[in-house]
Amino acid sequence: MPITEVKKIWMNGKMVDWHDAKIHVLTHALHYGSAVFEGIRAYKTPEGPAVFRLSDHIKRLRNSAKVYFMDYGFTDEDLIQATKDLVKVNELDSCYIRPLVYRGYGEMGLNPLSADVDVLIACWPWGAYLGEEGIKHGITAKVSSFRRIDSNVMPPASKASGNYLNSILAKVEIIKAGYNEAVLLNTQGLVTDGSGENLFVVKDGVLYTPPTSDGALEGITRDSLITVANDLGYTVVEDHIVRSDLYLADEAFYSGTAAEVVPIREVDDRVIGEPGPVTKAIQEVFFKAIKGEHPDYKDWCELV
Ligand code: PPE
Repeated sequence: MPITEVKKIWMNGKMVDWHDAKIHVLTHALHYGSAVFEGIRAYKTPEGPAVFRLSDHIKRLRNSAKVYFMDYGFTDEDLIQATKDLVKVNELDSCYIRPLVYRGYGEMGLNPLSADVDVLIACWPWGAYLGEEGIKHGITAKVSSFRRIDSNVMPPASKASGNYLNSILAKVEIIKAGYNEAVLLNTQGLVTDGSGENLFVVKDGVLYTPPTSDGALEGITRDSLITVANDLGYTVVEDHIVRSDLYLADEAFYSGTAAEVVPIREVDDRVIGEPGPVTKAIQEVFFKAIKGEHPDYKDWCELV
C-alpha cells in the first residue's frame, strides 16, 4: 500500500522534515534486519485524535528490543509523548504510526552489540489494509507452504523486522495464487497467524484463537477483541487450531492494527461464507471503541 507524505518524522528526539529523514546505506539494520518495530493507529474521536492503546504498543516495542539486547536511551513516557507530538505536528486526525528501533551506522558484522541503537517514529494516513470490501464482505485465505518462524529460530514474540521476510514469503505466495491473505502454520503444523494478523475462528458460538506458545503474536487487537467478546458474553478459548478447524468454522476473522477486524470468507477454497453474527457483533463494538465512541473502552483511546 502506498505511503502518503506528511510533514515530519521523529528521529532520535528531533522532528525532522519528511524528505530529510534519511539514513546511511551501511546502516546495520538494512543489511541484517536488525530492527524491531510497532504498528499503531490513531483515530479521530469526539475528544480529538487518539492513539489506540499507545502505552501497550510502546511496552511491546521495549520487549521486542530486549530480545535483541537493543537498549535505547528513551523511556516509554518519552516515546509516548513523541508519538503524540508527531501526530499533532502532522495535523492528522487518524493515521498509521510506525516506530522503529534499529541498529544504526558505524559497525558491521554479526556481533551487533557495539552498533548504535537509533529510534524513529513515522506516521501517515493509511486506509483499510485488506480493503473496505474485505472488512464488509470478508476475504479469501490460503494456508501458505511456508511455515511460521519458530521460537527457537527467530522468536515471533519479538516484532523484529527480519521476521517479516517469513511473512513476505507467505504473502507473496498466496497473492500469486490468487488469494487475499495467508495462514501460516508452525513447524508442528498448527495454525498461528496471518502474514501480519492474528486469527480467530468461531464454532458453535465459542471463539478460538491460537496461543502465543504456538507462534501467534501477542496482538493488541487480539487482546482487545478477547475483552470485547467476553463483554458481549462469548467464551474465548486459546487453544491449538489445525487447518481443518478453519475449513469447518462457522465464522473466522483476522485481527491486527493495520487490518483491524477482517472476516474470512474462504480458506483453501472451502467456503465459510459472508461475515456471521459473532464477527459482526465484535466488529461493531470494536469499530466504536477505536473511535472513542464506546463508553466501556475509552481508556484504550490515548488522546494526543
Ligand atoms: N501477527 C503478526 C505476525 C503481526 O505482524 C501483527 C501486526 C499481528 C499479528 C497483530 O498484532 P496487533 O497489531 O498488535 O493487533 N502486524 C502489524 C504490521 C503489519 C504490516 O503490514 O506491516 C500491524 O498490524 O500494524
